[in-house]
Amino acid sequence: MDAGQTGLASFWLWFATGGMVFGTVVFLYLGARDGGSRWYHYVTSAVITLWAALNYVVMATGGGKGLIAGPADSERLFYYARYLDWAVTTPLLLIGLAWVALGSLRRNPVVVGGLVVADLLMILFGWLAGLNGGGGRYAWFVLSTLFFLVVLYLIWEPLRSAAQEGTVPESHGFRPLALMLSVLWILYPLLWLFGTEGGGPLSSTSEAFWFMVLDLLAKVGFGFALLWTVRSVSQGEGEPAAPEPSTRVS
Ligand code: RET
Repeated sequence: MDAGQTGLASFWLWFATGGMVFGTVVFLYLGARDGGSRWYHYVTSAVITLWAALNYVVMATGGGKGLIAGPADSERLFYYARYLDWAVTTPLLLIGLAWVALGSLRRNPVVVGGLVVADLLMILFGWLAGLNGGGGRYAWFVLSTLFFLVVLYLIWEPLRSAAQEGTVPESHGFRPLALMLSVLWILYPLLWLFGTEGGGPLSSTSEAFWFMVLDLLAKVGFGFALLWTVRSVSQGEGEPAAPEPSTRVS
């Protein structure tokens, strides 16, 4: 019934669920405490981890996966729930980053729309690659990677230059966040290639472990980094814009 999911794999899936629930609770708590006018960042981060937690519960309890027939009667596990997770969480992560760069998504709707569409196509083609048991899956993989490159281009060209204009104070924190996101995201296709879907050496249990590590860093870790960046802005709101020189502590 569990179609090959080991006890250790279930443990990692439960561990990831716990990490996502923890992130959700802390993000909401921090939002209530110092969200201010940037409350939407806290809510978005919490929605990301909550949606991931739901998908992880499904996988930990033995759902969200199927067997894909490979060459010569071979079979491999395929967790389609991951793609259900990513289809919602990756656009939201990009929107969070775009908010940091732009302040308002309406400032550059073409770039924001382009990011979301390219990202969804990346996930869609990745899903088709995962569903395919034959060699044709590498064609879907390449197509997905092309859209991933579009996502990276939009982050490092138009978004970065918008952030450099410095229209909103938090845009100064754009670079480290964009770097963290890019480095973590590049590891996903590599893990895919090394794991069961790419026909690599990793067992589905080790794959579950590494996806847990990446997902916790890319959602909870990135969420903390992003909220740390915007926190200074929302916390400063109650204070006078320009303190008198005599009251300034230097
Ligand atoms: C796949 C395989 C096909 C090629 C590419 C991929 C990229 C996936 C990425 C996923 C990011 C997920 C995140 C999840 C939540 O935190 C689909 C693995 C390019 C970049 C950040």
